[in-house]
Amino acid sequence: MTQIADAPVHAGSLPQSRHLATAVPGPRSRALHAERRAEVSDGFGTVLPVFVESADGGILQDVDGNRLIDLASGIAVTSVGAANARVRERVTAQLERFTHTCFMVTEYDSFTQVCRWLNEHTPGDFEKRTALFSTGAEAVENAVKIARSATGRPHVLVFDEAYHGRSLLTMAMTAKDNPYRLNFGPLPREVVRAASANPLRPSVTGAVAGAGAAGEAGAARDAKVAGEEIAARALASVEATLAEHGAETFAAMVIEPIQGEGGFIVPAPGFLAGLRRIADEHGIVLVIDEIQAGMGRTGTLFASEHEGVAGDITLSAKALAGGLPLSAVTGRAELMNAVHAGGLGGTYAGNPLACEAALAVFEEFEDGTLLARAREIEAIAREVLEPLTRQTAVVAEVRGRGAMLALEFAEPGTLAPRPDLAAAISKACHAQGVLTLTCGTHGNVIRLLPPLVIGAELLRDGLDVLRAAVLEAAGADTAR
Ligand code: PLZ
Repeated sequence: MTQIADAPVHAGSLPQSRHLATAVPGPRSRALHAERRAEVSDGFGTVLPVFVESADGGILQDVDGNRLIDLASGIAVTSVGAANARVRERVTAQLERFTHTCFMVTEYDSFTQVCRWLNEHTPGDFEKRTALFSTGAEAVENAVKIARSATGRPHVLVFDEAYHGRSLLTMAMTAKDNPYRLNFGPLPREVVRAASANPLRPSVTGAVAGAGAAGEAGAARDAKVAGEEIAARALASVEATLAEHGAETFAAMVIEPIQGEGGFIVPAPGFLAGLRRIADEHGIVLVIDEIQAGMGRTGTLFASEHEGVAGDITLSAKALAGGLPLSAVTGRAELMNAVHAGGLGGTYAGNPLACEAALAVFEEFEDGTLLARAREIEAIAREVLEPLTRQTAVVAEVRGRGAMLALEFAEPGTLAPRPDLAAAISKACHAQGVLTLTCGTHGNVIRLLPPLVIGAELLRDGLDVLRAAVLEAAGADTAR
């Protein structure tokens, strides 16, 4: 039986219950949003135009007094909670000492200690070094710089459904055009895309149609065989893509261990290990982008651990510093040190407040409780959501690992994506005070990223709202 305490790990003063004081968004949020529209670039979208006043555990409290259940964690960032006591204490103490020196000008030890922890804890039994930056996109770009510097090669291999950022290089590495790349070109030609191994939609890789879909009723073995075949075909296609451009021209291949923005796609078993083999064969640096899936989200510190694969370089950001901007590139010492002195850096890279926050996050992960919670969140969510694949025709799959879970909506049989359903269901959840996010190359996936400190009762309340919204939308859909 799944047991997680009802209270968050560090309950503050914010009641851990859903509460609707007004419609969502309420009048104050609506007024603030109107003001925002007059001041902020329209280029910034908003999932839910609600203005937050405070947040803690699994709750976001808005300016109208509504308490929303947070199934987003600010896109996988506030895993330890948005008002974590250890983070607050360390950051406050640092704030009283100094806010900034620029690590390239004068040093502070917390930077080294963050690097030391990452060197010890990222997968890979080899000597490592780490470099710190501020955003995920910066970590990705620096990994490419390091790989180019170490190999002297130009090309970067990325995959279908990938997301690596919005900066000029990383948006080219990201697969989805709208909104990330639209009108922002030209894109650098050195970024080359290969097939990924999406078990639900192997058509992307040109493999066995329909395999792996909601495998049940004794189909487990078939699904396993089909999964291996999907991986094998995707890997063959990766080899062909490399050969087309000359495998010896690739500095790096960059892959998410679970594709995040692309739809919470857990790659077919063997795909990551296959990429590891291919990278070794051709002297290509394997960069594992753990920015969304890492730092405990999937029930292990790094998601690549589930596959027993270690990147030559592993990227961390998001949950690394409990909400403060910090990202990291951790890799083989000989790669990380191949860069000329002064070649890496940035004014705010590894800011001292963010480093202290990361050290607090590491302390939170020390006793294994949060990793266990991620696994318990998965058990509870699967218990509530998996029956939907039988009760409705449009839930194609419940998938993910740990507290990184998703529902994909599609037409039965054809698997034609249903982004309309994902959007309508998400909207219904928002109106009920449950913050869900969508994702997916086709926008037809609802993803769940609760803070790891969410209480069990609160989580169940949020999941029940989601379940009811799915059943209602599916029912209305059948009655069409
Ligand atoms: N790599 C795997 O998930 C960020 C993007 C939200 P930054 N994902 C959320 C949005 O719409 O901008 C992400 C990621 C993976 C890289 C990044 C980029 O991290 O900190 O947003 O730059």
